[in-house]
Amino acid sequence: MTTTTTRDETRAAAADKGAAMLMHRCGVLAQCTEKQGEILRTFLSPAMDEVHRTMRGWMEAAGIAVAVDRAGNLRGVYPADSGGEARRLVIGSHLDTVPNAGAYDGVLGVLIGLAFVEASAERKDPFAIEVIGFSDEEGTRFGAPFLGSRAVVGELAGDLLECVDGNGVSVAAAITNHATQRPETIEAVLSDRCAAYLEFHIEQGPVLESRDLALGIVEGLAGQSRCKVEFRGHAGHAGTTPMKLRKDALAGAAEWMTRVEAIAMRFGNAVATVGRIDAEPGGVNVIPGNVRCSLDVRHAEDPVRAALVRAAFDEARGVAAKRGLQVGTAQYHERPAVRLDVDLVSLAERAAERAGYATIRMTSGAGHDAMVIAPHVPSAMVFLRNPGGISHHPEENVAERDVAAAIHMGLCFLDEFAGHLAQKETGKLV
Ligand code: HGY
Ligand code: MN
Ligand code: MN
Repeated sequence: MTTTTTRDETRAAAADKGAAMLMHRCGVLAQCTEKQGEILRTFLSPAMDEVHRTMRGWMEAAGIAVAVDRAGNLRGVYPADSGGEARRLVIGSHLDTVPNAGAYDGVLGVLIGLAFVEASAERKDPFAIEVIGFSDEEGTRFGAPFLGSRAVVGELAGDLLECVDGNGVSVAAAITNHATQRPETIEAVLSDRCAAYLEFHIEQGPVLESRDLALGIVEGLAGQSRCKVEFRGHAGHAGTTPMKLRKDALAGAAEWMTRVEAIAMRFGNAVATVGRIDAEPGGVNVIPGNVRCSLDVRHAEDPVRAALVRAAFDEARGVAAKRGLQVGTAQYHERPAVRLDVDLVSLAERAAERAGYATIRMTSGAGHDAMVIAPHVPSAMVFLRNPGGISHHPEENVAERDVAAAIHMGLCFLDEFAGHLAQKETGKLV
Protein backbone atom coordinates (compact mmCIF):
# COMPACT_ATOMS: atom_id res chain seq x y z
CA MET A 1 0.00 0.00 0.00
CA THR A 2 1.52 3.36 -0.96
CA THR A 3 1.58 5.86 1.78
CA THR A 4 -0.65 8.87 1.30
CA THR A 5 1.35 10.98 3.68
CA THR A 6 2.60 13.99 1.82
CA ARG A 7 5.89 15.62 2.59
CA ASP A 8 4.07 18.47 4.34
CA GLU A 9 1.89 16.17 6.44
CA THR A 10 5.10 14.44 7.50
CA ARG A 11 6.57 17.86 8.15
CA ALA A 12 3.56 18.98 10.14
CA ALA A 13 3.84 15.82 12.25
CA ALA A 14 7.55 16.48 12.84
CA ALA A 15 6.71 20.06 13.77
CA ASP A 16 4.07 18.94 16.28
CA LYS A 17 6.55 16.54 17.88
CA GLY A 18 9.23 19.22 17.98
CA ALA A 19 6.84 21.73 19.50
CA ALA A 20 5.88 19.40 22.35
CA MET A 21 9.55 18.79 23.11
CA LEU A 22 10.36 22.51 22.91
CA MET A 23 7.63 23.42 25.40
CA HIS A 24 8.92 20.73 27.77
CA ARG A 25 12.48 22.03 27.42
CA CYS A 26 11.41 25.64 28.11
CA GLY A 27 9.99 24.32 31.38
CA VAL A 28 13.25 22.54 32.20
CA LEU A 29 15.40 25.61 31.47
CA ALA A 30 13.03 27.79 33.50
CA GLN A 31 14.35 25.91 36.56
CA CYS A 32 17.83 27.34 35.88
CA THR A 33 17.60 30.54 37.89
CA GLU A 34 19.61 32.71 40.27
CA LYS A 35 16.60 33.53 42.43
CA GLN A 36 14.25 30.97 43.98
CA GLY A 37 10.62 31.57 43.08
CA GLU A 38 11.33 33.52 39.91
CA ILE A 39 13.23 33.16 36.62
CA LEU A 40 16.40 35.28 36.59
CA ARG A 41 19.47 34.44 34.49
CA THR A 42 22.25 36.95 33.89
CA PHE A 43 25.55 37.24 32.05
CA LEU A 44 28.06 34.43 32.86
CA SER A 45 26.13 33.38 35.96
CA PRO A 46 26.08 29.83 37.45
CA ALA A 47 22.44 29.57 36.33
CA MET A 48 23.60 30.26 32.78
CA ASP A 49 26.26 27.55 33.10
CA GLU A 50 23.47 25.19 34.14
CA VAL A 51 21.52 26.09 31.00
CA HIS A 52 24.64 25.39 28.93
CA ARG A 53 25.14 21.98 30.56
CA THR A 54 21.49 21.01 29.98
CA MET A 55 21.42 22.24 26.40
CA ARG A 56 24.77 20.64 25.60
CA GLY A 57 23.24 17.23 26.35
CA TRP A 58 20.28 17.83 24.05
CA MET A 59 22.41 19.36 21.27
CA GLU A 60 25.13 16.71 21.25
CA ALA A 61 22.46 14.00 21.11
CA ALA A 62 21.26 15.68 17.90
CA GLY A 63 24.73 15.55 16.33
CA ILE A 64 25.60 19.17 17.07
CA ALA A 65 29.18 20.09 18.04
CA VAL A 66 28.86 22.35 21.11
CA ALA A 67 31.17 25.01 22.56
CA VAL A 68 30.92 28.13 24.72
CA ASP A 69 32.72 31.26 23.58
CA ARG A 70 34.60 33.82 25.68
CA ALA A 71 31.55 36.07 25.89
CA GLY A 72 29.51 33.19 27.32
CA ASN A 73 27.53 32.50 24.14
CA LEU A 74 26.47 28.87 23.65
CA ARG A 75 27.58 27.81 20.16
CA GLY A 76 26.41 24.65 18.37
CA VAL A 77 27.27 23.68 14.76
CA TYR A 78 25.40 21.01 12.80
CA PRO A 79 27.50 20.23 9.72
CA ALA A 80 26.34 20.51 6.14
CA ASP A 81 25.80 17.32 4.20
CA SER A 82 28.96 18.20 2.30
CA GLY A 83 30.81 18.68 5.58
CA GLY A 84 33.84 20.96 5.45
CA GLU A 85 33.57 24.70 5.47
CA ALA A 86 30.12 25.05 3.94
CA ARG A 87 28.16 28.29 4.32
CA ARG A 88 26.27 28.62 7.58
CA LEU A 89 22.73 29.57 8.52
CA VAL A 90 22.84 30.91 12.09
CA ILE A 91 19.65 30.45 14.13
CA GLY A 92 19.83 32.23 17.46
CA SER A 93 18.41 34.26 20.27
CA HIS A 94 19.32 34.88 23.92
CA LEU A 95 19.38 32.70 27.06
CA ASP A 96 19.52 35.47 29.66
CA THR A 97 16.42 37.05 31.20
CA VAL A 98 15.02 40.15 32.85
CA PRO A 99 14.24 39.87 36.57
CA ASN A 100 11.11 37.80 37.31
CA ALA A 101 10.96 36.74 33.67
CA GLY A 102 8.75 34.44 31.65
CA ALA A 103 9.95 31.11 30.29
CA TYR A 104 9.99 31.88 26.55
CA ASP A 105 11.63 35.29 25.87
CA GLY A 106 14.88 34.38 24.09
CA VAL A 107 14.99 30.71 25.08
CA LEU A 108 12.32 29.79 22.53
CA GLY A 109 14.43 31.12 19.64
CA VAL A 110 17.45 29.05 20.69
CA LEU A 111 15.46 25.85 21.21
CA ILE A 112 13.74 26.29 17.85
CA GLY A 113 17.15 26.08 16.17
CA LEU A 114 17.73 22.77 17.96
CA ALA A 115 14.26 21.62 16.90
CA PHE A 116 15.10 22.33 13.23
CA VAL A 117 18.20 20.16 13.47
CA GLU A 118 16.27 17.35 15.18
CA ALA A 119 13.50 17.54 12.56
CA SER A 120 16.09 17.57 9.76
CA ALA A 121 17.75 14.24 10.41
CA GLU A 122 16.90 13.05 6.90
CA ARG A 123 17.85 16.33 5.24
CA LYS A 124 20.90 16.73 3.06
CA ASP A 125 21.44 20.48 3.24
CA PRO A 126 24.38 22.11 1.46
CA PHE A 127 24.72 24.52 4.38
CA ALA A 128 25.60 24.08 8.04
CA ILE A 129 23.27 25.25 10.81
CA GLU A 130 24.79 27.09 13.76
CA VAL A 131 22.57 27.47 16.83
CA ILE A 132 23.66 30.37 19.10
CA GLY A 133 22.32 31.06 22.58
CA PHE A 134 23.49 34.61 23.29
CA SER A 135 24.71 35.27 26.82
CA ASP A 136 23.18 38.68 27.51
CA GLU A 137 20.58 40.51 25.42
CA GLU A 138 18.61 42.12 28.25
CA GLY A 139 21.45 43.99 29.97
CA THR A 140 20.14 42.91 33.40
CA ARG A 141 23.57 42.52 35.05
CA PHE A 142 25.45 45.53 33.66
CA GLY A 143 22.65 47.77 32.30
CA ALA A 144 24.21 47.58 28.81
CA PRO A 145 22.32 45.12 26.56
CA PHE A 146 23.38 42.80 23.72
CA LEU A 147 26.78 41.86 25.23
CA GLY A 148 26.74 38.38 23.62
CA SER A 149 25.75 39.39 20.10
CA ARG A 150 27.93 42.52 20.24
CA ALA A 151 30.89 40.28 21.12
CA VAL A 152 30.48 38.13 18.00
CA VAL A 153 30.30 41.19 15.71
CA GLY A 154 33.37 42.73 17.33
CA GLU A 155 31.61 45.50 19.29
CA LEU A 156 32.45 44.30 22.81
CA ALA A 157 35.27 46.76 23.45
CA GLY A 158 36.19 50.12 24.96
CA ASP A 159 33.88 51.67 27.57
CA LEU A 160 31.47 48.76 27.30
CA LEU A 161 34.07 46.48 28.91
CA GLU A 162 34.34 48.92 31.84
CA CYS A 163 30.62 48.79 32.75
CA VAL A 164 30.32 47.42 36.28
CA ASP A 165 27.59 45.35 37.96
CA GLY A 166 26.07 45.88 41.40
CA ASN A 167 29.15 44.27 42.99
CA GLY A 168 31.61 46.52 41.15
CA VAL A 169 32.71 43.70 38.82
CA SER A 170 33.42 44.96 35.26
CA VAL A 171 32.38 43.20 32.05
CA ALA A 172 36.08 42.63 31.28
CA ALA A 173 36.76 41.07 34.70
CA ALA A 174 33.67 38.87 34.46
CA ILE A 175 34.78 37.60 31.04
CA THR A 176 38.36 36.98 32.20
CA ASN A 177 37.22 35.13 35.34
CA HIS A 178 34.72 33.01 33.38
CA ALA A 179 37.17 32.12 30.59
CA THR A 180 40.06 31.43 33.02
CA GLN A 181 37.93 28.80 34.73
CA ARG A 182 36.95 27.38 31.30
CA PRO A 183 40.08 27.07 29.14
CA GLU A 184 37.99 25.24 26.53
CA THR A 185 36.10 28.40 25.59
CA ILE A 186 36.41 29.45 21.95
CA GLU A 187 36.78 32.92 20.44
CA ALA A 188 33.59 35.00 20.41
CA VAL A 189 33.45 35.62 16.67
CA LEU A 190 31.00 34.80 13.90
CA SER A 191 32.27 32.35 11.30
CA ASP A 192 33.21 34.05 8.05
CA ARG A 193 31.07 31.33 6.44
CA CYS A 194 27.97 32.79 8.05
CA ALA A 195 25.54 33.49 5.19
CA ALA A 196 22.42 34.48 7.11
CA TYR A 197 20.95 34.95 10.58
CA LEU A 198 17.41 33.87 11.51
CA GLU A 199 15.74 34.62 14.85
CA PHE A 200 12.41 33.36 16.16
CA HIS A 201 10.93 35.22 19.14
CA ILE A 202 7.59 35.69 20.89
CA GLU A 203 6.05 38.97 19.74
CA GLN A 204 5.96 40.46 23.25
CA GLY A 205 2.89 42.39 22.14
CA PRO A 206 -0.80 41.98 21.20
CA VAL A 207 -0.81 42.41 17.40
CA LEU A 208 -0.68 38.80 16.17
CA GLU A 209 -3.29 37.74 18.72
CA SER A 210 -5.55 40.62 17.64
CA ARG A 211 -5.22 39.44 14.01
CA ASP A 212 -5.61 35.76 14.97
CA LEU A 213 -2.28 34.91 13.35
CA ALA A 214 0.30 32.40 14.58
CA LEU A 215 3.29 34.04 12.90
CA GLY A 216 4.52 37.50 11.87
CA ILE A 217 7.44 38.40 9.61
CA VAL A 218 9.62 41.15 11.06
CA GLU A 219 10.94 43.61 8.47
CA GLY A 220 12.53 46.11 10.84
CA LEU A 221 13.32 46.87 14.49
CA ALA A 222 12.84 50.22 16.22
CA GLY A 223 15.91 52.07 17.43
CA GLN A 224 16.41 52.37 21.16
CA SER A 225 18.07 54.73 23.66
CA ARG A 226 18.88 53.87 27.28
CA CYS A 227 19.49 56.92 29.48
CA LYS A 228 20.17 57.90 33.08
CA VAL A 229 18.60 60.98 34.70
CA GLU A 230 19.69 61.95 38.24
CA PHE A 231 17.96 64.56 40.44
CA ARG A 232 19.97 65.93 43.38
CA GLY A 233 18.20 67.86 46.13
CA HIS A 234 18.62 67.87 49.90
CA ALA A 235 17.80 65.03 52.25
CA GLY A 236 16.03 66.19 55.40
CA HIS A 237 13.75 65.32 58.28
CA ALA A 238 10.27 64.39 57.02
CA GLY A 239 8.67 65.73 60.19
CA THR A 240 10.35 69.05 60.68
CA THR A 241 11.07 70.41 57.17
CA PRO A 242 8.28 72.69 55.90
CA MET A 243 7.05 71.81 52.39
CA LYS A 244 8.14 75.17 50.94
CA LEU A 245 11.71 74.73 52.18
CA ARG A 246 12.25 71.27 50.71
CA LYS A 247 14.47 70.19 47.84
CA ASP A 248 12.78 66.85 47.36
CA ALA A 249 14.56 64.93 44.60
CA LEU A 250 11.86 62.26 44.43
CA ALA A 251 9.01 64.75 44.05
CA GLY A 252 11.02 66.33 41.22
CA ALA A 253 11.57 62.97 39.55
CA ALA A 254 7.87 62.15 39.88
CA GLU A 255 6.85 65.43 38.20
CA TRP A 256 9.39 64.80 35.44
CA MET A 257 8.16 61.23 34.82
CA THR A 258 4.59 62.39 34.18
CA ARG A 259 5.93 64.98 31.73
CA VAL A 260 7.96 62.30 29.91
CA GLU A 261 4.75 60.31 29.50
CA ALA A 262 3.01 63.37 28.00
CA ILE A 263 5.94 64.03 25.64
CA ALA A 264 5.96 60.43 24.36
CA MET A 265 2.23 60.68 23.67
CA ARG A 266 2.99 63.71 21.48
CA PHE A 267 5.56 61.75 19.43
CA GLY A 268 3.23 59.28 17.63
CA ASN A 269 4.29 55.61 17.95
CA ALA A 270 7.10 56.50 20.33
CA VAL A 271 7.50 54.79 23.68
CA ALA A 272 9.34 56.13 26.72
CA THR A 273 9.67 54.21 29.98
CA VAL A 274 11.15 54.93 33.40
CA GLY A 275 11.65 51.34 34.51
CA ARG A 276 14.01 51.76 37.43
CA ILE A 277 14.21 54.45 40.14
CA ASP A 278 16.63 54.51 43.06
CA ALA A 279 15.80 57.04 45.80
CA GLU A 280 18.36 57.80 48.51
CA PRO A 281 18.74 57.62 51.41
CA GLY A 282 15.51 55.55 51.31
CA GLY A 283 14.28 56.16 54.85
CA VAL A 284 10.50 56.41 55.23
CA ASN A 285 10.94 59.50 57.43
CA VAL A 286 13.62 61.16 55.27
CA ILE A 287 13.10 63.54 52.35
CA PRO A 288 14.87 61.90 49.35
CA GLY A 289 17.98 63.89 48.54
CA ASN A 290 19.13 61.93 45.50
CA VAL A 291 17.18 60.01 42.84
CA ARG A 292 18.53 58.08 39.87
CA CYS A 293 16.06 57.21 37.08
CA SER A 294 16.44 55.00 34.02
CA LEU A 295 14.84 56.12 30.76
CA ASP A 296 14.19 53.76 27.81
CA VAL A 297 13.11 55.48 24.55
CA ARG A 298 12.16 53.68 21.31
CA HIS A 299 10.99 54.75 17.86
CA ALA A 300 11.19 53.35 14.30
CA GLU A 301 12.85 56.57 13.06
CA ASP A 302 16.15 57.58 14.67
CA PRO A 303 15.72 61.39 14.33
CA VAL A 304 12.35 61.19 16.14
CA ARG A 305 13.90 59.09 18.93
CA ALA A 306 16.76 61.59 19.29
CA ALA A 307 14.28 64.48 19.48
CA LEU A 308 12.29 62.67 22.18
CA VAL A 309 15.42 62.07 24.26
CA ARG A 310 16.36 65.77 23.93
CA ALA A 311 12.83 66.82 24.96
CA ALA A 312 12.92 64.51 28.00
CA PHE A 313 16.30 65.91 29.08
CA ASP A 314 15.04 69.50 28.59
CA GLU A 315 12.02 68.70 30.79
CA ALA A 316 14.33 67.31 33.49
CA ARG A 317 16.32 70.56 33.46
CA GLY A 318 13.10 72.60 33.58
CA VAL A 319 11.69 70.69 36.56
CA ALA A 320 15.03 70.86 38.38
CA ALA A 321 15.33 74.63 37.84
CA LYS A 322 11.78 75.19 39.11
CA ARG A 323 12.40 73.10 42.25
CA GLY A 324 15.93 74.24 43.02
CA LEU A 325 17.34 70.79 42.27
CA GLN A 326 20.44 69.82 40.34
CA VAL A 327 20.07 67.36 37.48
CA GLY A 328 22.34 65.11 35.43
CA THR A 329 21.30 63.51 32.14
CA ALA A 330 23.16 60.97 30.00
CA GLN A 331 22.39 58.58 27.17
CA TYR A 332 24.65 55.57 27.82
CA HIS A 333 23.39 53.17 25.17
CA GLU A 334 21.73 53.46 21.82
CA ARG A 335 21.05 51.20 18.85
CA PRO A 336 19.83 52.65 15.57
CA ALA A 337 16.69 51.35 13.90
CA VAL A 338 17.40 48.38 11.63
CA ARG A 339 15.80 47.10 8.39
CA LEU A 340 16.12 43.35 7.87
CA ASP A 341 17.25 41.68 4.63
CA VAL A 342 14.50 42.10 2.01
CA ASP A 343 15.31 38.79 0.27
CA LEU A 344 15.25 36.81 3.53
CA VAL A 345 12.08 38.57 4.65
CA SER A 346 10.40 37.48 1.40
CA LEU A 347 11.84 33.99 1.78
CA ALA A 348 10.39 33.74 5.30
CA GLU A 349 7.03 34.92 3.99
CA ARG A 350 7.07 32.28 1.24
CA ALA A 351 8.07 29.58 3.73
CA ALA A 352 5.15 30.45 6.01
CA GLU A 353 2.79 30.39 3.04
CA ARG A 354 4.13 26.97 1.96
CA ALA A 355 3.55 25.71 5.49
CA GLY A 356 -0.03 27.02 5.28
CA TYR A 357 0.22 30.04 7.57
CA ALA A 358 -0.91 33.57 6.72
CA THR A 359 1.39 36.26 8.09
CA ILE A 360 1.71 40.04 8.35
CA ARG A 361 4.85 42.13 8.17
CA MET A 362 5.78 43.84 11.41
CA THR A 363 8.22 46.32 12.93
CA SER A 364 9.55 45.24 16.29
CA GLY A 365 9.31 47.72 19.15
CA ALA A 366 11.35 45.32 21.26
CA GLY A 367 15.08 45.06 20.78
CA HIS A 368 16.52 41.72 19.70
CA ASP A 369 19.93 40.29 18.87
CA ALA A 370 18.88 40.45 15.21
CA MET A 371 19.36 44.23 15.34
CA VAL A 372 23.00 43.75 16.32
CA ILE A 373 23.69 41.02 13.76
CA ALA A 374 21.75 42.51 10.81
CA PRO A 375 24.29 45.23 9.91
CA HIS A 376 26.90 42.47 9.51
CA VAL A 377 24.96 39.45 8.17
CA PRO A 378 21.72 39.30 6.11
CA SER A 379 19.08 38.67 8.76
CA ALA A 380 15.43 37.75 9.16
CA MET A 381 13.14 37.45 12.16
CA VAL A 382 9.84 35.68 12.81
CA PHE A 383 7.43 36.50 15.65
CA LEU A 384 5.17 33.97 17.32
CA ARG A 385 1.76 34.94 18.72
CA ASN A 386 2.07 35.91 22.38
CA PRO A 387 -1.24 35.32 24.24
CA GLY A 388 -2.26 38.49 26.07
CA GLY A 389 0.87 40.20 24.71
CA ILE A 390 2.36 39.56 28.16
CA SER A 391 6.15 39.38 28.34
CA HIS A 392 8.95 40.20 30.79
CA HIS A 393 6.54 38.66 33.29
CA PRO A 394 5.96 35.16 34.75
CA GLU A 395 2.62 34.94 32.88
CA GLU A 396 4.42 35.20 29.52
CA ASN A 397 3.11 32.39 27.34
CA VAL A 398 3.11 30.82 23.87
CA ALA A 399 0.78 28.19 22.39
CA GLU A 400 2.29 24.83 21.45
CA ARG A 401 0.38 24.91 18.13
CA ASP A 402 2.05 28.23 17.28
CA VAL A 403 5.45 26.74 18.09
CA ALA A 404 4.56 23.88 15.71
CA ALA A 405 3.66 26.49 13.09
CA ALA A 406 7.06 28.12 13.54
CA ILE A 407 8.92 24.81 13.23
CA HIS A 408 6.88 23.82 10.17
CA MET A 409 7.52 27.19 8.55
CA GLY A 410 11.18 27.00 9.52
CA LEU A 411 11.61 23.63 7.81
CA CYS A 412 10.11 25.16 4.66
CA PHE A 413 12.58 28.05 5.12
CA LEU A 414 15.45 25.54 5.09
CA ASP A 415 14.10 24.11 1.83
CA GLU A 416 14.11 27.52 0.20
CA PHE A 417 17.38 28.64 1.79
CA ALA A 418 19.49 26.21 -0.24
CA GLY A 419 18.13 27.73 -3.46
CA HIS A 420 18.57 31.24 -2.06
CA LEU A 421 22.22 30.52 -1.32
CA ALA A 422 22.82 29.08 -4.77
CA GLN A 423 21.29 32.15 -6.43
CA LYS A 424 23.38 34.50 -4.25
CA GLU A 425 26.55 32.59 -5.06
CA THR A 426 25.83 32.73 -8.80
CA GLY A 427 24.91 36.39 -8.46
CA LYS A 428 21.42 35.81 -9.83
CA LEU A 429 19.89 37.23 -6.63
CA VAL A 430 19.59 40.95 -7.13
O1 HGY B 1 14.21 45.53 25.89
C1 HGY B 1 13.90 44.88 24.90
O2 HGY B 1 13.35 45.41 23.98
C2 HGY B 1 14.23 43.42 24.82
O3 HGY B 1 13.21 42.66 25.42
N1 HGY B 1 15.47 43.14 25.46
MN1 MN C 1 13.33 40.61 26.67
MN1 MN D 1 14.10 38.74 24.00
